[in-house]
Amino acid sequence: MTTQSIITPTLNAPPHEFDAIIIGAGFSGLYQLHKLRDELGLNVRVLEKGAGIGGTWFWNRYPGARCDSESYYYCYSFNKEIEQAWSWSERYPEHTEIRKYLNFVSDRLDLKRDIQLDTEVKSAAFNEASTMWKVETVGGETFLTRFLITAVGCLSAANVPKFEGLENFKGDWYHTGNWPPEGVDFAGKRVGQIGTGSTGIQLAPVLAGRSQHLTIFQRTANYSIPARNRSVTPEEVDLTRKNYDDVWRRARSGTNGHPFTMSSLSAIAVTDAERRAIYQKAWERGGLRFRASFKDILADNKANETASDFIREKIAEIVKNPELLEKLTPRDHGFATKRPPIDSGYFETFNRDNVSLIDLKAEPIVQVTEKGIRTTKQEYELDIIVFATGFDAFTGPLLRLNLTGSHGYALKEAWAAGPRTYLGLQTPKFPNLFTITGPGSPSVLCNMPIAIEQHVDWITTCIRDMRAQGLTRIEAEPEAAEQWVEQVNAAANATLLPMASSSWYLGANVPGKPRVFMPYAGGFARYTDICNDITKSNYRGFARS
Ligand code: NA7
Repeated sequence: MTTQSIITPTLNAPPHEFDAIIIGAGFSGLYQLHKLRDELGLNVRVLEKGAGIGGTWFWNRYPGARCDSESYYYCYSFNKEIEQAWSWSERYPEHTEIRKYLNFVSDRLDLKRDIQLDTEVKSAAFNEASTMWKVETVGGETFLTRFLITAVGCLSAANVPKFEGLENFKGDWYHTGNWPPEGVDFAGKRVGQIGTGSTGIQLAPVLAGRSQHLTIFQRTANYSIPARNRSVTPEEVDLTRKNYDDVWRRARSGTNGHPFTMSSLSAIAVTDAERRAIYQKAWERGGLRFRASFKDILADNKANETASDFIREKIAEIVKNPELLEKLTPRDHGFATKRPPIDSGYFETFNRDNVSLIDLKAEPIVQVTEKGIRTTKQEYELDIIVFATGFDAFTGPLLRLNLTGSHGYALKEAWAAGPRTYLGLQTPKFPNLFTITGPGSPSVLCNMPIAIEQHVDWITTCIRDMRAQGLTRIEAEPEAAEQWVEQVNAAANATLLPMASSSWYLGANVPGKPRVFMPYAGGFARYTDICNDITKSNYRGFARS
């Protein structure tokens, strides 16, 4: 069994004072706590909204939830003992196993004594005179801290569309990103699932097997590659343990923080037969690596079309009903220009008798009624509605912290036209505030633990250097942030990524959100070099005092 935090809130006490407060106890918050506390000797507290650690994986417990990165590299690389002591059971880790892993790491490093659970941050404000942040919680506690570090993840603010009448629905409804820990019983129920992104594509085959009837409401048809999940053998575990140095070296030297390399071939420079053979092999191997089959899948429309065509053909081989096939065939965007899902029997699900597909482009949702969902064509009676409708990604988790920087300047104001950061790490006028995997960093375009470790290491070095030099304040310079935003835009525009009009990378999934491409698409290795250069230049672009 794992141990939980022993910290209990102390109301009506004088504010607690810390060197650093970290918001969030997922992969990033846990590692940041370890680095600041155990390496720099700082007095640190982690504030976590959930009743347990795990971050994204604490909340995303929907049936079928597992990571799309492979388990042997969806983990920390910073500690040899942990790396050698832990074994994953499946090719892709399920949410339960990821929580077990994070608890294992926390117990090994004795992290929980500095983590305060069930503590939601209500607001935080910077005080110019004291150079301290004041953090207030929903529960009424106050904390003072020199450094404030947000470790809230990119996908932690659930996006529940504002459908008229949801409050009148007599059945139960859930969002996948806020799943009840006790689970949901679908037996004998008529279930409606809205959304066919990575989450919906993982969820649908499981719901179809557990419910009486599943109705899937699809707005945009999606591509998906078979995951080909399976158990990991003890021999594979041994081999990976022996090769870990090489795994991490490859992961850090590539574009996406995965330990596989991008092919050096162009999809349009090979013969049709060669191309087909390469795609077929990648299809059989399964997983996100399909993207790396050719170097130009995300850079050239023609190359991209070859991948999109191949997957469309595969969907046609699987889906038996021609009408359903037509609805399920993605045509409005190229493969991987939106985050590409991987699946375990998604398209096969539509061959089942108890599954129907509603094309929301042909019949949009008008309202939720007492009995179910009404589209422009008819009412669908349901007992349970599951929203697999994604997240207010990148900025949502940060804006809801109600952060106020220098002289009362609110983050909402600073980011009114979209996020403006320097390296994704800092925002001008928000001194001593660091964001782990913030907008403007590679984040979700990467294998997340690798992206997180790079950010945490950079922040730790930065704070260590400040303390060594007797400095107490660091703030991104506005010109540096402007130039960085231009670099983020240029990196995105060198790819096909901004072309998918419904992509959450652009904020397009949330009505009213500014359309800005948010992650840095210039590659993980290149980004790391830029950050390291800035450290070496004595923090170019940051004002420190
Ligand atoms: P995504 O990828 O944002 O998918 C959300 C899905 O929900 C997608 O199919 C959306 O359609 C659909 N959606 C969103 N809002 C609506 C409304 N109002 N009506 C109908 N359908 C809607 O989120 P996921 O949770 O699947 O995945 C997020 C990431 O988590 C994933 O990429 C991995 O990195 C892990 P749309 O495509 O916008 O037309």
